[in-house]
Order: sequence, then structure tokens, then C-alpha cells
Amino acid sequence: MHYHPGNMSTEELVGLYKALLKPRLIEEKMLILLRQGKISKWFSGIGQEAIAVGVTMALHPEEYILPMHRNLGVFTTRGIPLSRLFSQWQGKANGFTRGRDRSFHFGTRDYKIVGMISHLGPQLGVANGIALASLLQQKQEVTAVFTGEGGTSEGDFHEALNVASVWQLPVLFCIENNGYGLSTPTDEQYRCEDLADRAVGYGMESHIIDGNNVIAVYTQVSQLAERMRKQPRPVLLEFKTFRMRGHEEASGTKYVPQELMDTWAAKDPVINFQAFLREKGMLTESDEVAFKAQILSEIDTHLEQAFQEPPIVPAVDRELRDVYKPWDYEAIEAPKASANIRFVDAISQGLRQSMERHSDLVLMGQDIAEYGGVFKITEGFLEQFGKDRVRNTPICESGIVEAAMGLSIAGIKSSVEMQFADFISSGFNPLVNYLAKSHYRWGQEADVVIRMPCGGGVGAGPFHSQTNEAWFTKTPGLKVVYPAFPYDAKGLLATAINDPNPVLFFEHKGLYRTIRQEVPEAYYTLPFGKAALIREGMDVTVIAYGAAVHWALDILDNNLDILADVIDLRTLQPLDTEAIITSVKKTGKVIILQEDSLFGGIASDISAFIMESCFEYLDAPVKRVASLETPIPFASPLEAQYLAKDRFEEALKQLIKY
Ligand SMILES: Cc1ncc(C[n+]2csc(CCOP(=O)(O)OP(=O)(O)O)c2C)c(N)n1
Repeated sequence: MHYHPGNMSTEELVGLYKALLKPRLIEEKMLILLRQGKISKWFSGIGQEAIAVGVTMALHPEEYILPMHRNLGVFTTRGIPLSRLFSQWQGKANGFTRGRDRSFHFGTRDYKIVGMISHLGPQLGVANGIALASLLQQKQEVTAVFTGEGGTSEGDFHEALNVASVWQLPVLFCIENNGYGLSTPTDEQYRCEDLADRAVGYGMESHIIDGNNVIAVYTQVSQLAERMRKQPRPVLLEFKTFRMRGHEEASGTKYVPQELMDTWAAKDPVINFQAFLREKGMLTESDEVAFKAQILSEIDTHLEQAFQEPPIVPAVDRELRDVYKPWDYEAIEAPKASANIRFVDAISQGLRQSMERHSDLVLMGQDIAEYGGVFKITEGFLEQFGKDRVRNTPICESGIVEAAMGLSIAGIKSSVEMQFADFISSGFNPLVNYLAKSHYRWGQEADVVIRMPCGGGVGAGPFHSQTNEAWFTKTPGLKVVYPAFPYDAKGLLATAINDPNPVLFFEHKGLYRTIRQEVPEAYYTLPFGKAALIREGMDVTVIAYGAAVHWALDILDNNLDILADVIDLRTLQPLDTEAIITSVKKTGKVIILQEDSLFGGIASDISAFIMESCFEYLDAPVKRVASLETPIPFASPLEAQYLAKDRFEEALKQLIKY
């Protein structure tokens, strides 16, 4: 192996060596502990350390790094106390996730490290968000993110590279090409010669670097990072290396030809660099012994601390409390002056006022800038707030949801407009796995509002009419808001943006231009978890949200002679269970109207909740009315038959007669 240290001093070179040695010695110790059953699963980075260590040494300490499962060297080079790493791996409280997640699945803002989620690819898009924040905050910082060559086959990789290139974000995309993805060799993973070639297609610079040569990694990344700080742009790096142990320790390497192992063993990054330093007279045998002894003693002391630490004592309250970031809701009332405006105008006004109030709030979405969004909600925003804050995006929902997560890590609020709520399925993974779980896992909030134009009755067929809130009310960590009136929509949107947790804000398209109301012109907020009792009556409780509230009111107004409590839920997560109980105790009969198809919808949960909490007050079984168990169809007669609205009146009459 050829080393070209240029004008690096002996001190720097020895520093690099010590940094390289540390993860190797920790790993060797971990392998022993693993065999003794003292730690759980282990993903080895032996043979690949030069990449993690070299890249980390080349970056400034305040620059974010997003490592993967073989990058112990990132954590050690950033100087994380080993006892905390060991506690993390043992699932103890002194780790970074309080036992909630394992191995390298954690981040720490103190050390500017954002660890992976198991799904690999989402890291790449999150790095974009962090890099975007550094541009917006004029910080001249580079963000480095890692992936294996296997992970480059995921859509997230392609979306992230495209977004980074279109937005010229200073991200170092580091591919560690170690020959195998679990057991899959590279020729079953991709067909191009080198993965670095992918960069051309994204209009991006790329380099191939010998990943086993720590000097090559360190010097090339240092130079690139320096240039990227001055002239922000993404760069793709392919580090050629090899995975010397099994995918994880238990799985072995039987499928790897011995000669490959031998070839790469000869290129060991630690042994070769050590030999180089010895040859140059920069490292004596006694230095070597002393360094090792020092690191091993540090390992032993910290391991002892971790072993001494008692196991986590579970507490339900603490687990539940940490799902969401606590925050103080500020009730802001608006002066009386109001105007009669449409639902769509209320949302637009609310969003505009939030942009004025939060000077760094960033909006992202397809066609939201010059075009004003397909529903014209952001019309004129570009002129008022500028292109940095009102961002058209390529068509890549995952990549943008991930970027929003990255912005939040860097302390910037954002709101993403789904062009149609249906398309969130293309951004589902980062939403339910990254944003929803991040606060619970390592205390990192996802300060993101995703606006969801949804709903049927508009003749738009199966992919532009769904109301898919049930996909998210199921997922701890997300909040779900679903207003039915302009006044509520405006105030709840303001709160959604103030709330540091990830909020899905459903906007029924059918209400946009049909529902009007007097709405205060000034900024105001409305609390989450408070339903509205919009009609009062003794006969029955009607529970609904979104367009279904208007369906229920239409039918009740149809000379039915039924006096109903009508509860508009307004937010589904949190749910106002108190309002439900109070009304059920009063009327004794409940009907829940839901626009979504029945099975697995929130009506079922509300029904179960009522049965469990106030069964003795019921005079009839709780009735659920929902749409058919089919996708939502296009042709009006089919759509009308599908939707719950036309079945509500009959069900209501039956319930009253019970
Ligand atoms: C979305 C997803 N699919 C599959 C897996 C299972 N899995 C975990 S790591 C891995 C191989 C990853 O290969 P590569 O990206 O090359 O990284 P390496 O492990 O070689 O460092 C697989 C298939 C996963 N974690 N996530």
C-alpha cells in the first residue's frame, strides 16, 4: 500500500494512527464479549476503519456526520465516552436511547452524529436537510453521510443525490463498497462499473478512493471538504474496501471466496499504516505498546462502568411521556375583526402568518413556488418570503420528508405540502420510521408539519381521493389534525407549526372552496386534543371529522326531528376522549361517521373506547358508518355509492329507534 502523507506532521500521522487503532481494539474486545453472551448483535467494521476515521478526522467537529452500522470509528473519533457507547450496546440508561434502540441506532447532537435507522437509505436524505440548514444559516459547513453499496440500490439514495444536486447542497455522500450486502455480491447489486459513475447522471462530481488507506481518505476528504465549504455542492465518494467478517457476527463468511479474504487481509488498514509509520521511524515498538495499553485500559475501565450500571427499570409513564417532545402550548386569541373566507383561504392565511411569525420556517413541496401549489395555497408566498424558504421540490416524497427531518435536527421548522395526501405513500418509510420514532429513540424532535390535501366526493378516483389518516393514527409519535371548518383550520395549522412534533395536517379538498366562515384576520392558535361540540341535543351523539361533519349536519338539517350532540373531533391524535364520554353519558346513543372505509379506521377505536369506558351509559350498541371496503372509485355514481354519506341517515334512524 502506498501512503502519500504530503506535508502532514509526525504528530498528525501518529494521531491518525491512534484514532485508527481505537475502533479496532474495541471491536476485538466486543467479539470476545459477544462470544461470552455479554452483548447482543454486532456489525463488524474490521478492515473498514480507515474510512470512518479518515472522514471524521477530515471534518470539523461542528459538522454533522451520519454514519451506518460499520462506522464505530466515527463515534470513537468524535470522542464519545466509551462507557456511554458500551451502555448503549447493553441497553442501559447511560446509553443514548435509554434502552429503546440497539447498536448504532442513535444520534447525539452533542457530538454532531446522527445514527441510522435500520432501513439504511433514509440517512442520505436526512443529510440533505442538515446541509440545507447550514446553507440557510450561512454556516459554510459540510455534512458527511455513509451508505454501503447495498444501500445505494434503495430509492432513497437516488432521491437524495438528485435533491442534493438540484439544490447544490454541501453533502459528502460516502459509499463504503465492501463487496457484499449481507450475502449479496456487488454483481447482483448493480451493473455499472463503479458506483462513483452514478454521479454523472445527477450532474455531480465523484471520486474513487482507496478505503483501506487512511492517508488517502483523510487527505482527499480534507481537500474536498475545504472546497465544498467555499463552494457548496454535493460530492459522491466511492471508497473501495472489504468486509472482513460476517454481515453480523452470527452469520459468518462461508460465501466469500478465501482468495478474496486473503487479498484484502493483506490490505488491512491498521496493520499497513502501522508498518508504514514504523518504517518511517515515526512509531517505535514501545510507542506501539504504550498506545495499545492506554486504549485497552480505557476500554476496560469504561466497560467496567457499563457492567456496573444496573439494568433499565421499566416505567410505563416515562415510556409514554417520551414519545412526544413536551412543549408549552401558547393560546393566542385574535382581535374580533374578521372576514368571511373559504376553507382554502383560511389555510393559506394561516400558513402565511406562520411564515411571518417564524422567520426560519421553510416550506417544501411540488410546484409550491411560482405556481403557488396545485390548490393555490402558497400563491404569492415566493414573492413575500423568497426562494430559500418557499422551495419547489423534485418529485421525491421520501427525499423531502427526510430533508425535513434533517432541517429539524439543525433546528429549523418546516412544512411539507403533499400535492395530494395519497402521495404520502411514497414518503411513508421516513415518516413512520424516522420522524415518528426519533424523539422516543434519542430525544430528537421532528419539527415538521405535513399538509395533506385529502378526501373524496371530487370524482378524482383511487389515487387522488383517499383519506388515509388511519395509516398515521396507528403510529405512535405522530399527531393527526383534521379540521372541518375554516376557523379551526387556521388556528390548528398555527398550532401544528408551533408544535415541535411531527404533525399530519389533513385538509379536505371537498371543503376548500365550498365551506365559508367568519375567520379572524389576525394570527391565533387553537389547542390540540379539544373537540368542538357544534350542536347540542339529547337524542344521540354524532361523532365525525372533516367532510363527514358537514354530511352529518346536512342530514340532521333535513327535517329529521332528531336532536343530536354533534362532536367535531378536530384532532384525531391527540383525541378528546373527555368530550366523547361527556356526551355519551348525556345521550346514551352514539353514531360515528367516517369517510374512510370501515375496517381499521378510527371509528372502530372510538367505538371500542366508548364500550370500555362508559358501557353502562349506553342505550344501544355504538354504530359506525363508513365507506365501502373497496378503493375509492372514480365515476360519480360509484363514488357516491362508496362514500358513507348516503348510508348515514338510515343508520341514524335505526339507532334512534333501538
Ligand atoms: C430496507 C431494508 N432492507 C433490508 C434490510 C436488511 N439488511 C440490513 S443490512 C443489509 C445489507 C446492507 O448492505 P450494504 O448497504 O452494502 O452495507 P454493509 O452491511 O455491507 O456495510 C441488509 C440487506 C434493512 N435493514 N433495511
